[in-house]
Amino acid sequence: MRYGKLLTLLMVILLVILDLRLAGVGLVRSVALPNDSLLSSQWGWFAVGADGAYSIGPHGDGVIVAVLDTGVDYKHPDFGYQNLNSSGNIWVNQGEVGVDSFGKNKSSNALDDDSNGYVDDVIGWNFVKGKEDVTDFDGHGTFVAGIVAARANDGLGIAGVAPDAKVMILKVLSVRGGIWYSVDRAIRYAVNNGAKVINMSFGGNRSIFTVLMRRAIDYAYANGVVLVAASGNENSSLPTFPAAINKTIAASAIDRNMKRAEFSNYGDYVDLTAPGVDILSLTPNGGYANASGTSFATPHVSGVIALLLSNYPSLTPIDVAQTLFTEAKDLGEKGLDPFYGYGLVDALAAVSMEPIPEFRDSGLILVATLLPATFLALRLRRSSRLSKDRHCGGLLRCASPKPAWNRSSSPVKP
Ligand SMILES: [Ca+2]
Ligand SMILES: [Ca+2]
Ligand SMILES: [Ca+2]
Ligand SMILES: [Ca+2]
Repeated sequence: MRYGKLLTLLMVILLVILDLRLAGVGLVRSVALPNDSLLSSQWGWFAVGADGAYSIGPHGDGVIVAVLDTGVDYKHPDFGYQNLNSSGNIWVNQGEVGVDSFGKNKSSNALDDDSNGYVDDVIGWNFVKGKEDVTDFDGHGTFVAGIVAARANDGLGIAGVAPDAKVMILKVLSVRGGIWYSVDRAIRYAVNNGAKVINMSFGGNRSIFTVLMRRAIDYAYANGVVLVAASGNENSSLPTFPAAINKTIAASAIDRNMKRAEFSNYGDYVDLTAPGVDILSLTPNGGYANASGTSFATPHVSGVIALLLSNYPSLTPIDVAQTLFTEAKDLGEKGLDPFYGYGLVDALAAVSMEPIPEFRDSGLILVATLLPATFLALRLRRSSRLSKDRHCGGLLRCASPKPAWNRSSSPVKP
């Protein structure tokens, strides 16, 4: 009898311990953060609610984000790339890997094995030079890509907003900038090869190029690909393109006090805002640094979209936009405003809320005319903060000669 009571008591104690342990596990899980060594310095990651989104998941699985930029250092350890078969968060064109009928590697056989119009385009394409090499000589693109999809919970460096998304590397800018023709081709490549989000951290002023850009953007939009672009860094109300095109989601930048960055452009075309001052991300050759610009606000938005599409792959661009707009955290004056748009983009909402598929196209009027060749020479300008420091004047704007972090910020070691 006493033995039986003792046994019961022991079982109760055991159950209480087990229950506490389970509760403890639950508690830990509800605040679980990835173990990346520089995470605590990523104020922007926390500001968009990526911590909450991370603990709930998904993490961008199955979503390809095309980064149209200066290329990407795909071998940066924080992307987890080992080789073409184990490529971490770098997108690989499966039609250009493996062995061809002559026993040669498809990735380097000088053949367009998947007949997509590009030879050996195994991890993307360089539209500046018309070749497969997407080396980032500048650092801007690597920085942008890291904000979207640096690997999380690898004990290393930073966590991306969508740390399981894949980056498609489409180089459209050299260190001196680029031309709209490259952007047009790159948008079409992204759509035709499976990207669901296109990040464009660059821009130019209102000019006739918009005809070309509208056609490329229409193509992406019609095929269900979401476009995101930077508002630009001139503290100006003049619209920046492609951000100001209706079918593109335009991002302005805020600082860690939730105030508009002093350089951030504004206007009716701004849809959302995101962190863009003192942002920590990746630099080529395995480095990390802080930098500022609407360029770096934009990939926060792209990352959140990747999270949303990971949950709801069939959402149209208009559904995505309306969901993000509705769930954004309002800043500044009440409601939609020219500085913050609908407010700060919210990753937690993107993974935990039902999408809102009720917003419909308001009937954008498109101008479809032939593109005069002279438009093709119009320069693009990277939308990093320091681009405003150099005075080029006139219609053709120049790119900043050095990446922002080389001048204005101190590199950080992991
Ligand atoms: Ca190909
Ligand atoms: Ca090939
Ligand atoms: Ca990491
Ligand atoms: Ca507002």
